[in-house]
Amino acid sequence: MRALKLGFEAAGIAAVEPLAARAHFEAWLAAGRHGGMSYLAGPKHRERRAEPARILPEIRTVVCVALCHDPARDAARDRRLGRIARYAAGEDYHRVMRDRLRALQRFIREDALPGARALWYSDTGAILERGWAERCGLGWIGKHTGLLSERFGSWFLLGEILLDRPLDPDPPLARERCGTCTRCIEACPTGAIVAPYQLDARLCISYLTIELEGAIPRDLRPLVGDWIFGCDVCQEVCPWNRFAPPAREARLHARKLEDWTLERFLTLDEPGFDALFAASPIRRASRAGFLRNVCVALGNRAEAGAVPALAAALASDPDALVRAHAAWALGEIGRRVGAESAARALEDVAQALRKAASSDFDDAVREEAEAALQRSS
Ligand code: B12
Ligand code: SF4
Ligand code: SF4
Repeated sequence: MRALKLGFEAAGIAAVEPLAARAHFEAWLAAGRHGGMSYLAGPKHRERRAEPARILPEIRTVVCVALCHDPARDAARDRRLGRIARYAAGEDYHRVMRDRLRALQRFIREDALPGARALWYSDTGAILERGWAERCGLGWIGKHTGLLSERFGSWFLLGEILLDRPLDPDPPLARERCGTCTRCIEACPTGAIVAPYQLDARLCISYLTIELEGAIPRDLRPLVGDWIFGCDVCQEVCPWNRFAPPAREARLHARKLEDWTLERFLTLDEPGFDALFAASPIRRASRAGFLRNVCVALGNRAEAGAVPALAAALASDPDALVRAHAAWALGEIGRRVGAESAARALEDVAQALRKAASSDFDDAVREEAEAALQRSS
């Protein structure tokens, strides 16, 4: 099939009929589990998700494709940079998908089904992507709510082409293969998988580090660990991922970012952030969101060596969100580092926090600094 020749690892054809996923989606929204992702709850978005004919009148078929990203991790890189979700470690998959899906769209329109209307999507529109992919047998929905397959595990991304022509549909898998396993539910650091197949995004580290625009709730910060963009824990523990193949697409291989460290990320200004992450999914977090995450990771590592970088961010970062999280991180270092091993660093922590608590012009930063002083003294 042409989709496989174009580099997708798997493809399937789904007939357009109502999806069970639609009811799950509505229930999920009604429970408020989308958090601040208000675009998902808008009436137009919901209608389109429920009824793809609102996107493409005369729609008959959804062609679903899967593109594997790299399943590997590099411990030394993680140590330097903090942890970045595997799907986001290389070039933005939306760009890779776009190029591949456009080629498939061209082939369909010009060769396979001349005159057909064909629209492509990949995380770009109101489509229940996992629901359609499940429908045509690309995999099953796991208890962590991701789609996974026996051949590829779950390290893959989804894309679709909506077509106004009927094609022979592929059947869904005969059964799901999670069985009695509950590893993902137990391993999730924040308890975000509140029941099998149900995720509360408000607790998910992926949401907290990518989608959330404001402060990460203080009680959740220690649970975020050193994830600075996304989270892979529920997939890392999944037994079906043990045999996942390496990504064939070099554009999705992890960038080394050799000269960078967590501390150096704190020196990024707006143009520097845009330049460093121009072709990366990390750009979605915005500079302030990304540096907020970096502060949380440094606070959770609680190493005295990070004090100068955090104190500089607290004193002079232009964004109050970053200053507030730098204050929190300094408080964690103050609380957890032993005075005998790092007396000087602890003096610097106290000094930086006192100054911010008394003179930062932003209320939230002063409050964070005060709370951090209390925790660390
Ligand atoms: C919003 C969103 C998020 C949110 C919410 C995630 C979620 N689980 O709902 C946040 C920011 C947390 C997130 C995180 C991640 N995401 Co995301 N995300 C999306 C997005 C844009 C919409 C998903 C959505 O509508 N969620 C609401 C739920 C209710 O809908 P659903 O997931 O389609 O629902 C299915 C199941 O949950 C199930 N279901 C739901 N409730 C119930 C209840 C019962 C009883 C049962 C039986 C089933 C069931 O039914 C549905 C399908 O059949 C999609 C792209 C898209 N347009 O679909 C990508 C998408 C789902 N994300 C993706 C990825 C890669 C991730 C991360 C792995 C990224 C990372 N490493 O950090 C994590 C994984 C977290 C996780 N455990 O799911 C991929 C998934 C690929 C795959 N193999 O499954 C997608 C498809 C993007 C893409 N084009 O590839 N994501
Ligand atoms: S991505 Fe991380 S935080 Fe989100 S459900 Fe999976 S393990 Fe939990
Ligand atoms: S860890 Fe276990 S329960 Fe979770 S998705 Fe994988 S097989 Fe299913």
